[in-house]
Amino acid sequence: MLRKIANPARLLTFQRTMASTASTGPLVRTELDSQTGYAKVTLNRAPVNSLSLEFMAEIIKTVDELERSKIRGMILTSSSSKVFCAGLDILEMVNPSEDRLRSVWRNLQDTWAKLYGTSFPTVALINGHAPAGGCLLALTCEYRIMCSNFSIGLNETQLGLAVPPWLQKTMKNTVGAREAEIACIKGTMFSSEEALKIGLVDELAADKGEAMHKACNYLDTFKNMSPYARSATKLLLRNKKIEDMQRAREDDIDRVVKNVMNSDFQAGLAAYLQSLKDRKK
Ligand code: CO8
Repeated sequence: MLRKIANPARLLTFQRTMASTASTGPLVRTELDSQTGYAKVTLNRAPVNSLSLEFMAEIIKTVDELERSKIRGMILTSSSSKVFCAGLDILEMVNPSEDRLRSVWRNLQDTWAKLYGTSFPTVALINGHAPAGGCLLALTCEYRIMCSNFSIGLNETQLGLAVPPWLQKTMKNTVGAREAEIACIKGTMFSSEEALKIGLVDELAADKGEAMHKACNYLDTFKNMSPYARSATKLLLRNKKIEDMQRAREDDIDRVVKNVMNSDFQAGLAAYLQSLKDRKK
């Protein structure tokens, strides 16, 4: 019998007073199980959780709030049954103003840094496709559980975008240098089963319920451990990478601006958007 994350009676739900999508409520939903201290954070920007400037700001605020609440663990998931997160909102890259693009990329860097450097344990419950920035969100977590029959990967080069060094490193740390090099250059999207094989995800689950059970099992492994020793070790492992990103962030932003404002990139992006629409027909 699978254990649910929480008995509804002991669930505290933060309904943040944030911008919301027209039909589906808050952009980020947080439910805290007061008994375990685990928070379920649900990405809720219909239809595909694409990362707009405002959405990333909400994710960052949510993590700040959870740090203050001294939670014992976080499970990051999606309200969609098909898409964990479709990556950066492509519309943010269509003929953007330079100022906005700089802010978008800065927020993407901050979102990565915030999630990568949490003091509490984190699990990505990948219950849908996770291309590009969706894979980035999953990679920031300590542990990844993916439902079957979806895809995940850093497909940026397929769109004409270079994968930034800090994200390449996160991929390398997860799957090893050789797999990461090939995957980043090719922009490979892996099936759930392939992702398990190369270590991009840690476990597969038949459905979200089973994945939730496995996520809680991972968090339970820290139940009797000193939170201090755990988080200090994690941060000693990860802080240097965050500092490296921060030191080079302006160069990274300049490179992205040059990449995205280029007319060839814009033409390729228009074709990519069209291909997404054609795929639907
Ligand atoms: N941004 C904005 N809108 C999107 C995005 C997106 N990333 N992805 C999909 N949509 C839109 C679609 O155009 C569609 O719109 P409409 O209904 O108006 O036609 C709607 O969302 C639903 O999409 P689908 O019908 O395609 O939904 P499916 O469930 O069939 O498929 C997928 C979902 C698999 C997610 C599919 O939509 C897809 O492949 N999308 C493209 C994903 C992608 O390539 N993202 C890359 C973004 S770039 C990025 O993240 C770079 C930053 C990452 C880190 C740094 C590295 C450089």
